[in-house]
Amino acid sequence: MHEVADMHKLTAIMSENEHLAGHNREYFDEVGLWTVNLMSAPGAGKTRLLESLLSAWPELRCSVVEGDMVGELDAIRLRKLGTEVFQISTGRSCHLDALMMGRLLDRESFSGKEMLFIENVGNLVCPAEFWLGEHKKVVLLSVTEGDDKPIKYPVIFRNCDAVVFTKSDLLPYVDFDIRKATEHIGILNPRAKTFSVSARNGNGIDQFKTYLKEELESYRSERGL
Ligand SMILES: Nc1nc2c(ncn2[C@@H]2O[C@H](COP(=O)(O)OP(=O)(O)O)[C@@H](O)[C@H]2O)c(=O)[nH]1
Ligand SMILES: [Mg+2]
Repeated sequence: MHEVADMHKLTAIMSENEHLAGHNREYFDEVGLWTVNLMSAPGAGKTRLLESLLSAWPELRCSVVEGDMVGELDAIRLRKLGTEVFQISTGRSCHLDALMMGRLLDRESFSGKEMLFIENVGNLVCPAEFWLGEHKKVVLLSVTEGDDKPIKYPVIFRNCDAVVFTKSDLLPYVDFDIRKATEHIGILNPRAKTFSVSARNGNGIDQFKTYLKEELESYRSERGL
């Protein structure tokens, strides 16, 4: 009985989130802000990838939303690059949700910006279930985590647009088979693009940047921007 009540509660929460995320999406499209949600387990390299990417892409007019349970450590790192960063502290919640994002959109302005990165809270499960209104979802999987993670956490890999294998400089030291991981992702989600990068030596950063650049350009040209 309790289980049925819990299921109803969960369904109501999810549909409320979808509704609010739809409003966020309307806002993003109104102001022409192409938005990418970065998700991964804690420590997979989201902030470090942003640091490398934004350093390699100085002409990009972007802001970043940092989602963390506590503190502003990542925001401080990115502000050092001169990037505008908005912090959302989620407290006990292991993911960002559309209400948190909507409240931020109500109070902040993104004028002059063409792109928004959202660094979600480090977690391979919950962020997958909560659309924030973003246009693309990118999942990072570091080579230190094991190539079986797409099988063990299928939801996040099934619902994303791209997967970035991070820390490729560590491949000689770990048993991570990129071919095997790519194959598993392909079975779950044939349309997902895959990239392999190292923020430490810069390998692959250009390819990932080119992917985002082309997607951004096609969003902007579709909207006549
Ligand atoms: N060797 C190596 N370490 C990395 C790389 N990217 C991130 N790291 C390290 O992994 C740790 C977690 O990175 P961080 O970007 O904070 O992960 P986040 O929690 O996903 O934002 C830090 O110590 C980074 O310096 C990489 O490409 N190569
Ligand atoms: Mg981080």
